Amino acid sequence: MTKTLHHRACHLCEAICGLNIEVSHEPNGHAVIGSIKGDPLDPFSRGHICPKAVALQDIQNDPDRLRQPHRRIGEQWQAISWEEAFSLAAERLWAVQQAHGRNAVAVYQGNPSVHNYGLMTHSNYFLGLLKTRNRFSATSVDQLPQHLISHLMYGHGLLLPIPDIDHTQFMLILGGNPLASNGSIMTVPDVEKRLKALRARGGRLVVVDPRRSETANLADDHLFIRPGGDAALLAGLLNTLFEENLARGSHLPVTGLQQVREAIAPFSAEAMSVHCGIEAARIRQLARDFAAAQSAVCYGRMGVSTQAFGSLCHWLIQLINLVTGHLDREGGALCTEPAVDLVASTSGGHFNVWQSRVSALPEYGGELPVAALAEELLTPGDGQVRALVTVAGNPVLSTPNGRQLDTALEGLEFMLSIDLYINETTRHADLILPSTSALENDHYDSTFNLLAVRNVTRFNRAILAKPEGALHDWEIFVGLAQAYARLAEVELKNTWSPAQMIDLALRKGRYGEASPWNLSLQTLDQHPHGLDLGPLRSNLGARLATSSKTVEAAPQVLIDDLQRLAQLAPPSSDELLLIGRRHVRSNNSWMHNFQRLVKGKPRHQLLMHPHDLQQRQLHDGQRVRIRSRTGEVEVQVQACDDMMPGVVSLPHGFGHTRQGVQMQVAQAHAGVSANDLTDERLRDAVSGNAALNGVPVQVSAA
Ligand SMILES: Nc1nc2c(c(=O)[nH]1)N[C@H]1C(S)=C(S)[C@@H](COP(=O)(O)OP(=O)(O)OC[C@H]3O[C@@H](n4cnc5c(=O)[nH]c(N)nc54)[C@H](O)[C@@H]3O)O[C@H]1N2
Ligand SMILES: Nc1nc2c(c(=O)[nH]1)N[C@H]1C(S)=C(S)[C@@H](COP(=O)(O)OP(=O)(O)OC[C@H]3O[C@@H](n4cnc5c(=O)[nH]c(N)nc54)[C@H](O)[C@@H]3O)O[C@H]1N2
Ligand code: SF4
Ligand SMILES: [Mo]
Repeated sequence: MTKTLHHRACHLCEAICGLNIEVSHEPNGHAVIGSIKGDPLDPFSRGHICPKAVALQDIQNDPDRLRQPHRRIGEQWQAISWEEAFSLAAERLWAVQQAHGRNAVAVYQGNPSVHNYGLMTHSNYFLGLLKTRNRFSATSVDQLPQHLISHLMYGHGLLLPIPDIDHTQFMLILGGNPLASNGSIMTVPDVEKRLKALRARGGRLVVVDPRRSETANLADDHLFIRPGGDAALLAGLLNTLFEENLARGSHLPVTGLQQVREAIAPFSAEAMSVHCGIEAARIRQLARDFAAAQSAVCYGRMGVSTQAFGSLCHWLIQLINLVTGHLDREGGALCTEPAVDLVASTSGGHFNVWQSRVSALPEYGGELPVAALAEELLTPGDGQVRALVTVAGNPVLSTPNGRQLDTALEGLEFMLSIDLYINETTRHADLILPSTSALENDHYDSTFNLLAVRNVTRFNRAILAKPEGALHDWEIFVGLAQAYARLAEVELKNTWSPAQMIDLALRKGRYGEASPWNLSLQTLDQHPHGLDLGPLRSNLGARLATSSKTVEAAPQVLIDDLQRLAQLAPPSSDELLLIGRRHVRSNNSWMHNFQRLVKGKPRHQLLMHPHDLQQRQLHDGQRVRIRSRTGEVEVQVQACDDMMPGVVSLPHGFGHTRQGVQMQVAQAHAGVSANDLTDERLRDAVSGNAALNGVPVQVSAA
């Protein structure tokens, strides 16, 4: 038996940690994964690893993972050839479109679509041919407001300022828990070490969260906030900055600031206090401290994106960084300069050019908010969706009112899923096309290098050979595109492999042939631990892509949305608000099938403050019923002092008991789905992003 050591970036979450993976080669040629450890020579992750990476071997070996195309016949699944599968998919989708129009086929792309580079480079090769306006993705249960705000203020949805965590002296985090999530829209392997370093150099960390999260536990200050109250807090902060003359202006060209100043004038800390549950004096002091810091950055994530004021929150966050002079400054928020730059190679985006059929929700960048997916399936009439393609997604567990979607999927004429498992969503498919696993793929991270707290780059070859008869995601898209193009009689452009595309992008990019770095795949092959290209730098001024070439501080839709905040009724005191949470051993809905990640105590209970339990005569450990407008679930409750009174927390991605799911370990650790309680009608009014946090619920004994 021989052993080989491979260096490889993990792309299960956004942190892109370097791994050292040992592979044993048996005499019969069979390769077995040995150890998986953090790579101390990766200059970015410096040896960091989390338990999920070790489970890469479990994904590899999982008997439940599909390895060939499966067609459903009644309740049975039958393995078929790729040839048959591509023909079947193309024929059925084309037939639906012939009978009912292009938009009768909808598409949903899930989270791994931006983690797996073959999905990044080739999804549209096929999906673009469908020419449907019913495109949906996990973006609209996640970070849609952040893209929209960058599009409106900076002219490009991917010009996302990233916290300069390694150099800041003051970090204000709202609605993010990087200690569990490992960072998001802030690619930051080893975040705990970096946050501790921030404090060790005399910097300050403040966390605003309705739960005293793992990150809050590390902070100098933690402020409980009423779920959904962040826009009020942020408006109060911005108002204080203006009112107390703490704003210092920016080196960037800015238009609309006077309009912002006038619009924010009524939103004093005193007026906003009741909506966020934070005293006015604390809001004012926070504004003063933030403005006085040598460098500072305000950062908001999931908790502030997926709420009723998601866009307003992210606009106010950008404005706070801007007016204190911390936008595009070292130690503040900076845009990356990646080796493969999607900002340079894609358009700036468009917004509200068309709307969804039933509820008239706005498109962004060609996608509609997924909160509208079920109604597009269920509402009869011209343009009704009759077929669906899901790619690396599980919307039954991940989108609001998942039960409604679950039922709606039963009525489809045809459903195609490109996925590794028969899960809560794909069990409804007529055809599932599974790709190779992560370790059988080569990988370049064009997404998360764009969001990283340093400019970094790395390319890694596949560790395991592609099994005979298996196809990579990108090859599946090519096969589907060819079969569909034949029927639709459209000419298909030739395509390259993802590696060839990345090679060209590297060579033509800012560190390419014309630079001393001379990056190409060939040079990256010589640096298997990755390369550090330097710290983030000021660059936004030259990259602004708005028509005015300035930071547009006062987009009209956001100035208008302030009225919604002004008209907010004071909160009622006796309702409970539901929020989510993440755990480091979990990854959305699809990593519960690995014993090493789910073993030990269950992690999917409802967390509730002891006072709230007492008030309802409930006790720790009891089974409770949670009810919302859309549904009810029964789950165990756990008393938790870390919860803000009036707020309860349930993680999403569980609920694996549904009939027909074929994920044995997950089924044995089923839990319930938080999205059986969330409400597709609760949305950010500007973007249509789902408001998954701050859902009113009642809790009683089961
Ligand atoms: N209540 C609540 N809901 C939430 C959230 C929350 O915080 N609270 N979070 C939201 C967020 S941020 C997100 S991103 C979404 C995620 O929502 P989704 O993207 O819909 O769901 P995932 O659970 O990430 O499912 C990923 C799917 O991809 C498959 N897969 C994994 N790797 C590959 C691959 O390489 N190729 C292919 N073809 N398939 C693959 C898996 O089998 C799985 O079916 O959930 C959202 N929903
Ligand atoms: N271990 C693990 N890591 C992951 C994932 C995973 O499922 N598991 N998912 C990945 C994905 S797809 C994403 S998008 C990222 C997300 O990464 P993060 O944005 O860091 O997401 P969460 O860990 O859910 O943290 C959200 C925090 O917001 C708080 N919160 C809820 N409502 C509100 C509110 O109204 N206001 C405020 N201020 N806070 C609120 C919650 O209590 C929680 O602590 O994580 C990624 N990494
Ligand atoms: S934090 Fe864990 S899952 Fe995320 S990239 Fe690093 S090892 Fe992989
Ligand atoms: Mo996400």
